[in-house]
This record gives sequence, structure tokens and C-alpha cells, in this order.
Amino acid sequence: MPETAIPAQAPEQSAQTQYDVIVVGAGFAGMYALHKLRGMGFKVRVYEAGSGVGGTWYWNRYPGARCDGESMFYSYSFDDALQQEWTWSERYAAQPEILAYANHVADRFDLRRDIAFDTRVKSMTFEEPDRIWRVETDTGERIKARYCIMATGCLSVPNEPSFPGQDTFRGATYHTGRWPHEPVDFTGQRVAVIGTGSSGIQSIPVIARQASRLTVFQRTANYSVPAWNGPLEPDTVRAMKAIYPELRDKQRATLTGNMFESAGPSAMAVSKEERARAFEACWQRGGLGFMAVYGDVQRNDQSNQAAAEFIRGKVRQLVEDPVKAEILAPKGTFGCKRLCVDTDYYATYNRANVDLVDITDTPIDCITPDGVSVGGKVCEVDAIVFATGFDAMTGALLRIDITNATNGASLREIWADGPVTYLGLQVAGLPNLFTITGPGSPSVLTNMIPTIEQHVEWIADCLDDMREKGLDLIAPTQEAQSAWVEHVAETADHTLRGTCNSWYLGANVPGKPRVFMPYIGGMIAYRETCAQVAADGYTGFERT
Ligand code: NA7
Repeated sequence: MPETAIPAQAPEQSAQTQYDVIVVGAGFAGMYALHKLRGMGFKVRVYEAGSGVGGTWYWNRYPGARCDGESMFYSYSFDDALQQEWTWSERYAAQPEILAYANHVADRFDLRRDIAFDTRVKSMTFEEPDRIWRVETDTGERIKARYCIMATGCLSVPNEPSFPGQDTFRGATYHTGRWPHEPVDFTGQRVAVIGTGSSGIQSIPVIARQASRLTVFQRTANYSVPAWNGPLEPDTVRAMKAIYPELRDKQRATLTGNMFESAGPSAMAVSKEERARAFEACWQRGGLGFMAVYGDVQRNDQSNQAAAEFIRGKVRQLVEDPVKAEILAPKGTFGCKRLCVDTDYYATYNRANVDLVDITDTPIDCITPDGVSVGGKVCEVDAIVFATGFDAMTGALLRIDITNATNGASLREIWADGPVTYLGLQVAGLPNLFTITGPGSPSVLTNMIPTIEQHVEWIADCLDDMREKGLDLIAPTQEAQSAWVEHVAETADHTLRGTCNSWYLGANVPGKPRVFMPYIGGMIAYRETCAQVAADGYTGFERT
């Protein structure tokens, strides 16, 4: 089948349009899915709610927004010419640079002609007799497709808290995940930041430098390690590019798609002094690698506590006011919530214009016209920044009305008690629907771009194989799905990850079922399983 250019169509003209594949979302997953499948001769159309490509990096424009994966490895590897021609300027790229990269990819591979921007998919209905998904958008477009690929992102729906009185606030409000496109200048303003996850921890030091007064409302102290971000030296980049394909192979063979250095299998197998040296060396290297400082920090309580205590010690050294330091010193299991990577976060609390309010035991009671009220005391501010996170992993999928008209199954019902999938790729009862980095896949526990590439390539191979064999319906069996769901849960139970209220568990969104959503078995095991399933003739899937 030749590659087909699809002109932009008015809704009424497109009523009968049928595609081989509809992709929802034009972030890194959707862009690669389009490029890959179009190149294989499939007729593909992408729908994107934003006005541009980039997904997460299109929406998260808050001050200080930066990737905490290293740029040289948080980028596509599928095309060597692309990785050779693009040059990252810093160890950790800032949001504008990542967005520029996404736009460069879109231009380079001429992706935009097959993307409908400013268009949100509202509903998707599968009609089994015709083996067709009927898709409806908020612009009134109605389209048909054999397959749908959900590239809707894991952190794309903001968790918008609804504090009593929120609407009465007279000043400006912002959510980090929906930051305005125009620059926001806090100079001379009194600003409140609510939330101290990655978004809060990245934005607080930047806002503190602008605002006349910054008040941070912290419900849980998070573990944060320094990024030690800085420019990438041209010689380093040249040397890495000279062996980029080799480095990418190494990256794919890691547990998480990150090139972390580990000091050994167990923190408890070495002396206290040796452990302290290893922790310090890891702190000095900076970044998420602290999660892998010893192989057992996520599984062994004592090892975990040793890592936790080391970081608490650092917080006490870095924060001059002992009262603030105690509030900021994280208390729970290290790495249970996502580890944060910062630039000057703890030192920011040494500034005279920065206050910290501990809302662990006394939560925010309301927002008044003048500010944020805690325990009846109002902190008057001109602007409030909600850094309150996302309805992660399932949020974007459940906001679309996804149903199978033939068997009456709907995603909302199937996932009522938490997400169930086979390999994080498909859901039983909803044929021909694929999720990229869906729940039940390593996704958010890994470097997202190599993970996305693996998913897209697996799906592309599967569709190609079906086309060759004259098949056009694929869904997992209930048995295969149940066994996978059980495996995902069991694997999580062997770690300390279920011991806190993290967004991995859905615990940050009131009423969300508490299920550990990503697969924690690691990227290598997961890749091997997916490859084996395909090699064995797509075991666990029914294809007709
Ligand atoms: P996170 O990590 O979910 O952090 C959200 C923060 O907001 C966290 O400190 C929450 O406290 C706090 N929060 C949420 N709701 C409230 C209410 N109602 N009151 C007070 N505080 C609240 O989101 P981020 O955007 O920072 O990061 C998401 C991911 O993006 C990150 O993990 C990286 O993968 C990149 P809590 O901890 O729940 O007590």
C-alpha cells in the first residue's frame, strides 16, 4: 500500500473517511507511531487536543520545567541521522528545548500533514461485525478506523484540587500541567505554591527568584537529589555521538532505560563507611541514579532506610533553619513516591522571601478571596500555583467514552476497580485498541522514550504480521489478561512501592482505585516477554 497524504477535511466531508489506524495524541508516542506506521504503508490519522506536537512538553511550561532523564538518552534512537544532527545543550534539557526537538522531529518527518490539532477525541465505539472503530471528536469529526492506538500520555490530565472557596480567589491561579503559553512574571508578587512533587520542586527555586514573597504549602516532604545540571561540552557530545548506536544498545539493555551506576547489589552487604562513600558519590553524580545506588534499596527495608537517612542528613545540612529542615526532611520509604531531581531546591528555603507551611496534619481549609487559609489563618497572596500533579496513567483514557457496541463492554466499566490489561498493550473485550505505555507496562518507571519506541515497534510488527496473514481483529484473552494483571501485582508486592500514597497507586486522586499501575519487573524482562509473545505467534492474543 503506498503512503497516502490525507488533506485536512471539514467534518462533513470526513464522515465516511476510513483509516487503517487512528492515533490519539501527538506527543513522543503518537509522533513515532505516525512516522512508523505511515512508513509501512498504513493510512494513519492523528488527533491531538493541543495546538502543537510534544504532549507533556507542550503542556508543562511552568518555570523550571526540565526533564530529569539525561538529554542524550531522553530522545529518539530509531533514526541515527536524527540523533546525529540534533545537539542537546544541557545534561538535562529544559522544556523549551525538548519542545523544539519535538517540533524538529515533526518537521523532519513531515508529520503535521497527518495530525489534526486542536481536536479532542470524545468517544470511540467498536463495531465487531464490521471490525471498525467509530471515532468522534469535539470538532464534530466522525471517522472510522480498523485500529486505534492510544498515545494519550501517562501524565496528561491535571489533578485539579477543589478547595472550598477556590473560585472566590481574586488573584491569578495556575496549574503547572496547564501553564499559559505567554510568559508569567511574578516580579513583585506574593505567590503560593501548593504541592512539592517534581513540578513544585522544579518551579519553586525559579519562582522564589522572581516573587517578592513565596509561600510553599507542603503536604508530604519528598526525596529530592541534585541534578548538577550544566552545559554539555561539545567534546563530550562528539565522543558520545561517535558511539551513539552502541550506547543505545546499552541503554536498551538496562532495567529502566537509564545509564545508572550501581555500587553493588546490597547496601547491607557493605560497611557503614563504604555505604556512606557510595551514597556520597551517587549524590555527587546527581540525578535519578540514586534509585539504583544499591540493587536492593527498593526491596530491603534496612537498605531503603539507610538511603533515606543519608538524604535526610543532606537536607539538614542544606537548610539553615532547623525548623524548616525538619519539615523538609522526607519521612517515608525512599523512592516510594517518584524521586525528584532539583536545582537549588533545598537552598531556596534559606532565602529571606521564602516561607514553608506544613499542611501534613492541618490541611488547607479553604481558599479565600485573599489567599490560602490553613487552620483559620489566611496567607495573603496575589497568585496561587497548583503543583498538584496528575490523574496519572488512566486519566486520559477514561475521559474518552470507549465502548464495544457489540458486547456492551466499556473501558470505564472494565477498569472500575483499577486498570487491567495484557502487557499494558491491550484490554480484553476491546479489540483492535492498543495503548502505548499503558498501565501494566513499565512506562513511568522507565525512561519514556525508549519505552515508547519498544511499544510502537511491537504494535507495528504485530499489525504488519496481521496484514500479511490477512487478519484484522486482535484482542487478548481474559485468561492471558488475568495472568498478566496478577504478575504485575505480585511483582509490585516484592518491592516497597506500595507503602505510600503515590500517584503510581492512584492514591493522589480522591476515589481512584488503589492499584499499582505500572509494571515494575524492568524493561529487559518486559521487552523479552513481548518479543517472546510475538515469536510464539502472539500467545495470549486471539487474532482472526
Ligand atoms: P506529584 O508528584 O503528584 O506531586 C503533587 C504534589 O501536590 C504532592 O506534593 C502532593 O502532596 C500535592 N498535593 C496534591 N493534592 C493536594 C492537595 N489537595 N492539598 C495539598 N497538596 C496536594 O505531581 P508533579 O506534577 O509534581 O509530578 C508528577 C510527575 O511528573 C513526577 O513524578 C515526574 O514523573 C514528572 P502528596 O504527596 O500527595 O501528599
